[in-house]
Amino acid sequence: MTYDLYIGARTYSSWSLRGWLMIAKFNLPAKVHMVDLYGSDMARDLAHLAPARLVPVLRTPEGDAVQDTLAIAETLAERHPKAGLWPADASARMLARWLVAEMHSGFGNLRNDCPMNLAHRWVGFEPSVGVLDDLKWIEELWAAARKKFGGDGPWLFGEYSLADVFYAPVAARIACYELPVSKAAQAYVQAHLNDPAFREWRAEGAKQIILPKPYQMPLETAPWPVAD
Ligand SMILES: N[C@@H](CCC(=O)N[C@@H](CS)C(=O)NCC(=O)O)C(=O)O
Repeated sequence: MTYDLYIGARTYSSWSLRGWLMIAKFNLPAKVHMVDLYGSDMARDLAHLAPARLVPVLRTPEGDAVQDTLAIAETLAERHPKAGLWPADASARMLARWLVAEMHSGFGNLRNDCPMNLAHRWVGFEPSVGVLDDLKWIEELWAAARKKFGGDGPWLFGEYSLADVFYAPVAARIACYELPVSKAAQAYVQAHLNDPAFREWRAEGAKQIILPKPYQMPLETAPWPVAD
């Protein structure tokens, strides 16, 4: 029983990272297929999964395709109830769903101004008021989860869950753009950067050369904070 997961460029595709973490962090079997996100072949690569148009897309072992990270997350959680994608506790699960939904539909300033880029850090990025506002709320949501359910573990709900999957690219943005966050939030960011699955994803991405480089900024670069 193996899934097929269709993803875009690992260095830049934040939704693909989420789709892959849902599989990798919960030990679900999947064959990964690269889609030509920045070339002209994306439509061709996804044609057999119509009406899917964006990545990630998951194809079940039965051959059904589902697109959109939220739909993929719920599909996997339903099909693998013992894998622990959502927290076991009902009230933790409710908050986790809120955090995931909020990420899926919001934080537009952060997403627009700070596209995910796992290649390096940008030095001297000046966050807009909108980005700072998004960060403030994200920190409040993280703190609420950690305070009530985080325990001693590094993750939002103690054990790694879908909530961490959805905020992994936010952690990457905070690291890449050196965004100002509290010590507690910085520790959570660091947990993602050190996570073996996240590091594997980033290392695989570094092997793929994409030209011209997407999402360039008129800023100096510095090395990624965690060594390869
Ligand atoms: N709501 C979708 C967003 C997916 C998405 O925007 N994927 C981007 C890559 S990160 C994409 O496929 N972009 C190609 C395009 O817009 O043509 C999800 O949750 O999966």
